[in-house]
Amino acid sequence: MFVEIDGERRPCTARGQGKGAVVGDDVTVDGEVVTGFAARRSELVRVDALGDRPHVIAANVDVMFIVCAVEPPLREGLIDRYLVAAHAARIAPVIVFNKTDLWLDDDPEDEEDFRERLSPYPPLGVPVIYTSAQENKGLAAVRKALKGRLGIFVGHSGVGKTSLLNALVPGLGHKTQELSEQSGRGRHTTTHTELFRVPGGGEVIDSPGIRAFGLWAIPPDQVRHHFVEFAKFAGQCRFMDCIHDREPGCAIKDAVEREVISPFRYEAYLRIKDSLGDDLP
Ligand SMILES: Nc1nc2c(ncn2[C@@H]2O[C@H](COP(=O)(O)OP(=O)(O)OP(=O)(O)O)[C@@H](O)[C@H]2O)c(=O)[nH]1
Ligand SMILES: [Mg+2]
Ligand SMILES: [Zn+2]
Repeated sequence: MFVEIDGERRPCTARGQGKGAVVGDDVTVDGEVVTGFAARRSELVRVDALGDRPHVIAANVDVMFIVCAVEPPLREGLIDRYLVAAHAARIAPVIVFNKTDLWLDDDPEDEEDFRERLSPYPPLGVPVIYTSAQENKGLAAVRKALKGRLGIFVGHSGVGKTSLLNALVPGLGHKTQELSEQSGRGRHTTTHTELFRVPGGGEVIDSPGIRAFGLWAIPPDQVRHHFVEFAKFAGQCRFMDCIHDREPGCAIKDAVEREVISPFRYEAYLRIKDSLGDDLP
């Protein structure tokens, strides 16, 4: 791993406790050996590839930029999962919708479509920033959200996380995905997770794109606590332990019917809750 020591990035090995250090950690070093890390203020965790262990993606993250784009296709389901993970980890979420330069040439209805699909999020306290890494648009808002904080870019492969990073850190010139579909190159251009300082304040972690985000250590009956729009109906269901699924007299379902709660978000809630019911994520 690389560690910044006295302002310099140095290759280090890890020993003992230090082996558990991840990107974002404040580590203790002995020469060029990482021997431990400080208590974390947050931990972004998901299940590992086998589905039976926690994988800490990053430590001490303050703000999670959930990056999506005109293409690859927008999938709100992934956003909703990230929002659960962010809430559970007390990380502030921000949605970044990238490649807006593409919708200008295309069908003019595109823009309205995407804005409509992302409209449930700002009322939940999740800002949506529209960007074009290619045309340097919307970056001031990203910089502002990042100021004095540690951020992370997450999302599907190919949405432009590394391109946004390159736009924020001039001169970095990190490798991004080839445009050509026929090139046959691997889908995942970024293969490791790394932290960068952003001129003007703040730090950001670039992470490899993922297909799905498996939640860790959130039992099905706890998912409801991570849908923030449910909170104001607390105690209004007929049953105190209502999980807002098939119970009669459910205040949440009533709110969904009145469209006070977004039906899309409610469907996402059911999907996430049910997916966690099995042993596998
Ligand atoms: N038109 C357009 N293309 C973009 C924009 N941002 C990124 N791209 C292109 O989208 C492709 C993927 O960009 P990357 O930055 O590599 O995507 P990534 O999210 O880092 O992908 P992984 O590292 O695989 O997770 C590249 O061909 C970029 O040039 C944008 O704002 N507009
Ligand atoms: Mg990348
Ligand atoms: Zn209920």
